[in-house]
Amino acid sequence: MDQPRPWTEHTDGAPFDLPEPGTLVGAWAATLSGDPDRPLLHGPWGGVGTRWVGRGEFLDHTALLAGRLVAAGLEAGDRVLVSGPSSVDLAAAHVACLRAGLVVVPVNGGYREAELAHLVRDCAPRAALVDDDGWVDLLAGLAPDLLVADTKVDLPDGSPGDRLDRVAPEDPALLGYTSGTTGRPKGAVLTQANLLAGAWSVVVAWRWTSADRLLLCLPLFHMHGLGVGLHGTLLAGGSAVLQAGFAPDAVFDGLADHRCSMFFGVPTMYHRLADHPRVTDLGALRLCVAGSAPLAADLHHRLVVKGGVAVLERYGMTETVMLVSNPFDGERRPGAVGFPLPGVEVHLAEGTGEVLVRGPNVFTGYWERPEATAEAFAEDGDGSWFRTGDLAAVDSDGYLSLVGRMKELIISGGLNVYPREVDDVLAGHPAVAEVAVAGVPSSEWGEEVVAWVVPVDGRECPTAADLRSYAGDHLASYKLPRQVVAMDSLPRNALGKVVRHELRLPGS
Ligand code: MLC
Ligand code: AMP
Repeated sequence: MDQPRPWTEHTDGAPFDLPEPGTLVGAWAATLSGDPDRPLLHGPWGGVGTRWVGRGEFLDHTALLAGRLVAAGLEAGDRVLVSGPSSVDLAAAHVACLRAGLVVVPVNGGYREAELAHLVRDCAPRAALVDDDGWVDLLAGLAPDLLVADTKVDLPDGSPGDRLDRVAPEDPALLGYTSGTTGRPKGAVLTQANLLAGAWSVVVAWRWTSADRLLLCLPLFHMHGLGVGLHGTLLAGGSAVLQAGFAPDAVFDGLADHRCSMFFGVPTMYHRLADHPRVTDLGALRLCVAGSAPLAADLHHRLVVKGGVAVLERYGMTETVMLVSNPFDGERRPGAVGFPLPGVEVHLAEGTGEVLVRGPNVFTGYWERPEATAEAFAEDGDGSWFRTGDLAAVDSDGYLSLVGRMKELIISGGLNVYPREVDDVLAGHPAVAEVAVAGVPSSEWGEEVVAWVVPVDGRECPTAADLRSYAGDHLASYKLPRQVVAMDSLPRNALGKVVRHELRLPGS
């Protein structure tokens, strides 16, 4: 797209210079090898409390863990499930896997057995490093041969030998599970080079330096917290305070106690911070970033007026890490996501306005899903572009705004909910004859999951509490409906398919 770009580097959109040797782990080793005592990550560590871990200690420790994983027989390319509340141990387990050439599969610790079973079946992991309560037994039941440990990786020591940091740029590094535009969750395969390009583009665009300190309370199982927050910190050589979960008081205490310079969050977090008496503390930071869901223009304004902070909104995706960002210098325009990041090419499809992208950040395909991979890319005579399923428009100043989605997706509090997955579970409730879920606008969550239900003849329509309690064993709680609307029939098209956008709350 012929958009002006506000970045200092490569305003013509030409590929920018990624650090050599082109792998994320190689770039980290280069950045973090100097100044070993410099604080790197703060958080729960080693099961013995919360403290700062320095660069040298982190590099030594992750090399030790990589050695244990290699000694346990894990081979380059093996998948490893990694899950737990944020801690330095979790970050170290993740980094150790990457340094040993293993493929990390980050998992939401809120998943129920059926959701976890799908991942285990789909990517056939060799090992799991998990801190979540009850997961050791759960995983033993699902995959008896799986090597399971917690994120302290308490396994016999060994040498990583020549495996340490020896991966190639094109080697797979991460499987990010997402439903893409359709269907059941698929693993988006991101290489070392993809992850490096994704983190590097924001380090450049946001002028992220080793002087920065990030307060990171986003979970480390999605791109926002992991691919941007953690990977960016290690790449810039800055530091981060890790908090497990989001609590506004803890955020403000952490910002002040550790003299942080940056905060990243989803709009639901900013919605809660905007009403906090200490909101002006955000205005003292060098940078506040929002993403993963639309930041409402009125919330943006409220944060300017009450907090003195112009939050920078950006747009990303599991398959592509980060794509588009408002400028660091220059106007951060409410309701817009900005300009393609360094190295990223963006193009709007003729007719639909779907966002198509390519660049070194774009994933290689879905794990063992050649058809889904083929469908996800469009040829336009000028090469192959990844189809995001998002619809956008560009204004006269070149700012991109997201205006809709082609994919069936609800984004609640920055977490993606795939309506069909929820439909399938709710349909099993004995009082439900037909059901379809969709998102309705919510000032707190962005979108809220609502179920439209046709009850079985002669039965009362189940309440939201009934459905939540029924489905709670099968689905993580953020996917459960918060409201139910009783219907005589569901709106369907000529092919009998439910037309979700015609589902409305009574009176709206
Ligand atoms: C928690 N709940 C949610 C929810 N999160 N319900 C709907 N949507 C959500 N996102 C449930 C809880 O399980 C609980 O249910 C009830 O809501 C109240 O919980 P809470 O204490 O208020 O929620 P909290 O724990 O504070 O979590 C809210 C949150 C969290 C916003 C902090 O959802 C969060 O961390 N979201 C960020 C997700 C993220 O990192 N997204 C990035 C995706 S990457 P019950 O039944 O137990 O009472 C991506 C690419 C990109 O999209 O561009 O970045
Ligand atoms: P995920 O699959 O979890 O990576 O979610 C990616 C999706 O989140 C994108 O395809 C967008 O639909 C949405 N998204 C990310 N950032 C933004 C944003 N700033 N505004 C609106 N939607 C966003």
